[in-house]
Amino acid sequence: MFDKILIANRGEIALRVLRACKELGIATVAVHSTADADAMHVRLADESVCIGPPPARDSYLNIPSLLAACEITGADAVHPGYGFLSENARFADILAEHDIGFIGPKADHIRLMGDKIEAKRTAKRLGIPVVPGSDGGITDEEEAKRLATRIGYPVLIKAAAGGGGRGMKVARSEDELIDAVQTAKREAKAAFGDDAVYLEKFLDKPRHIEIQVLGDGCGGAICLGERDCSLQRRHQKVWEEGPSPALNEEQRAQILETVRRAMCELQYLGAGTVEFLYENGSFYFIEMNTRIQVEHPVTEMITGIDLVNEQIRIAAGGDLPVRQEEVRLVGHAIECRVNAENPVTFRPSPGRIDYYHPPGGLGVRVDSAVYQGYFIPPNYDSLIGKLIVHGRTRNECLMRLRRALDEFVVAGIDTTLPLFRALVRNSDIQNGDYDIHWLEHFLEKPETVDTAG
Ligand code: MV4
Repeated sequence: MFDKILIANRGEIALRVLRACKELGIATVAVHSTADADAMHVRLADESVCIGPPPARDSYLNIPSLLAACEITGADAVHPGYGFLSENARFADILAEHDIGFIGPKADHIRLMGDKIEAKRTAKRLGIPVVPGSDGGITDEEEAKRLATRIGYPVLIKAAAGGGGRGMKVARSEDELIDAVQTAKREAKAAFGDDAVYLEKFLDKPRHIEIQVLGDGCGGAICLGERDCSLQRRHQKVWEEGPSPALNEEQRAQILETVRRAMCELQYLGAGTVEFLYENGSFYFIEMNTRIQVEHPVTEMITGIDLVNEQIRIAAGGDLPVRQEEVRLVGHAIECRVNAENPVTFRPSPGRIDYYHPPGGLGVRVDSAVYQGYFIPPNYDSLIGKLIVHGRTRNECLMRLRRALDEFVVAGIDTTLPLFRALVRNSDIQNGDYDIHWLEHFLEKPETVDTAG
């Protein structure tokens, strides 16, 4: 096992990793920018190192600074959290060259899944169903036309180096196709330095359903159920839940087994998520994330498995915690991402938290690194905490969530809590009747969110 872990992140996920380290008896090193000197993860770690000024590229993304921090403190492994360097294969390689453990997948798998064309090709080879589209990148315009006609319009042009919604262009007819391809290529070149694009059938009203996996790196893997992340705004997830209200036992068992076999064959190591679009009873692979995700607590609440603890144990050469037959999905969990943003305009709302009272009670979990008197710096993303609620049934979970949201007080800044108070009382949400476009339509309606609360 590792003796000392450096946590190359900030905010709630830095605290989340710190908690896992403490339980495992591993010493912790926090790193922070000058904007984060008063952050909770810095206070609670055994040691801390200032790694640079507020801009992330000069601190949390600064590989030489992080290596120096490892050297100074004698850390023998790094946990990257999510975002920042978590899916940077070069960072994983550099740590290996310095004999420092990277708590994450093999660098080759990070690289493979970072290229969305290669990821899709690999998924297909491993027997995972994919969205109909080009086999690899688009190189020839006439061929693109023939393909689009065959699969039917509308089609989407996606950047190989994109992902998470960046670099997508829709073409609704042949007239729009060539322009969409050229625009997508130009934008991909400018944004990612790589103009490779691919073509897919555009799915009209899918849900976004993702499968959590853990692999041992030697041909063993388990699937820990799914999360439904369809409720998004501008490709930012807002509400995640598991199990998905859209699946029955048979559909779930089938996709989980397909993914498990694929991850065994890939010899995947550590935690990962296989993302699908789900429409009319069929799954279509879109991407794989090779990191711990923001919404991982949903899975922890329904499986009882501590995913961050398992990431650490697996990276240190440990076995998977249970066999697939022993995985039991119990009850229902919902996560609300609480952002320091205006709940109507979504404008960021940094500043001082004058009063803070998180909810509690049975089945209620708050993952956050803020406290009363804390100043939210304007330099980073606006997530200030996650409210995760568990119940024996989805209905019990919703009742409990309604109560927990009413208890939650954050004063001094705007938060998205009023949005969740409106969502939890909405009949489509209560019925689980929503797709990836539902939230944006809901937000277009005037006065759906009561900001008085
Ligand atoms: C799609 C799609 C429809 N058809 N692919 C957006 C993020 C990226 N992970 C994939 N995305 C989409 N890919 C096909 N072939 C619609 C989306 C999409 C979306 C997906 C998941 C959650 C929210 C979304 C919002 C808009 C578009």
